[in-house]
Amino acid sequence: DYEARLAEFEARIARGEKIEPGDWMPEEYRRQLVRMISQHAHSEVVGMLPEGAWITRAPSLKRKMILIAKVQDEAGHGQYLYHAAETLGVTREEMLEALLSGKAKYSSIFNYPTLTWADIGTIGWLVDGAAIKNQTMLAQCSYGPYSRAMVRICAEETFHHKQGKEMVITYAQGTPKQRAMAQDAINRWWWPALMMLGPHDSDSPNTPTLVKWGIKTKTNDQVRQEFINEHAPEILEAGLTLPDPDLRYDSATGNWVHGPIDWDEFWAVVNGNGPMNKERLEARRKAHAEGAWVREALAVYAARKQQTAVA
Ligand code: BYC
Repeated sequence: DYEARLAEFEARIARGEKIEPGDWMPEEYRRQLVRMISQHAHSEVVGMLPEGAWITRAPSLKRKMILIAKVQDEAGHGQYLYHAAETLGVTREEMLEALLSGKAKYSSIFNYPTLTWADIGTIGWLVDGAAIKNQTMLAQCSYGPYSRAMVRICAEETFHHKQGKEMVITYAQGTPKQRAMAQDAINRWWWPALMMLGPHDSDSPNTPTLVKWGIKTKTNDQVRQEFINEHAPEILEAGLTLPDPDLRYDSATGNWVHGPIDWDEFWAVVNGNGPMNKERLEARRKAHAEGAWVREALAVYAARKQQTAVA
């Protein structure tokens, strides 16, 4: 019966076993995973847009090659994650329909514009930096396919993070114009990077369920604190400043304490009213429409192959 199955399911998680496709799971566990993994997949795919816009404007061949490789990795991450979600019984078409119709969420961070080349380095340092903290936590997740996807994705994102950090530090030590460009990018991306890790625990309705079933192994505020503790001192060390007058190191706790986050801005972005929400969805819809002939050709080819096999 349900109670006994639930008890066994929870005991497996408590023993540190992974739940695999086809194993019994509560409907709410499945629903939460489909929600999170599909949002995560959409974030990777939409996340290609802000950086992709700069591929043709990279300042050197080396930087261009790095950026092309990074954006291609993001497409790959989207693919693994859609596959991981498919193991839970949802189809690719359903997930894409939810994204393109505006029903599905994707990370708030990708609704901000990339105004200068320094934004590309800053995305690597701050956005991939925040993503790695979140995903290292999710690599411990109780659902096998999601946790394994995170291991590979984190390895690739570590490279994304390093190239971004190297780029921003280079500009921070460069000409006055380069320094100003790097500082402006940090000023614009710092708060959205903190918001990206989700609302405070007190305003996070999903956290209790996710933590109970080992989907999340840390809360939003814990991950945010880890992110700040690593990045704040490094950015200051690079000779840059952070746009938070309240930011200070608390020696009693060993934490960097931040000032209030503008949650009105966060919810406006999550609810579709950020600076780039409309453009981002429009770009995805256009790409989907322009890819229609590929999907049709694949379907015709598959049908023809099946006919040949029958004959
Ligand atoms: N943006 O109860 P909460 C990358 C929503 S891409 C939008 O705390 P949860 C990269 C949340 O969905 C990596 N919505 O939620 C790619 C919920 O609404 P619903 C992206 C957000 O799930 C290219 C409501 O707010 N990473 O690295 O417990 C280039 C209440 O929140 C956001 C992932 O996707 C947000 N930021 O915790 C460079 C990680 N935050 O769904 C880099 C996977 C919250 O109930 N996701 N909401 O209607 C997660 O780990 C968790 O879902 C979150 C939120 C920590 C984000």
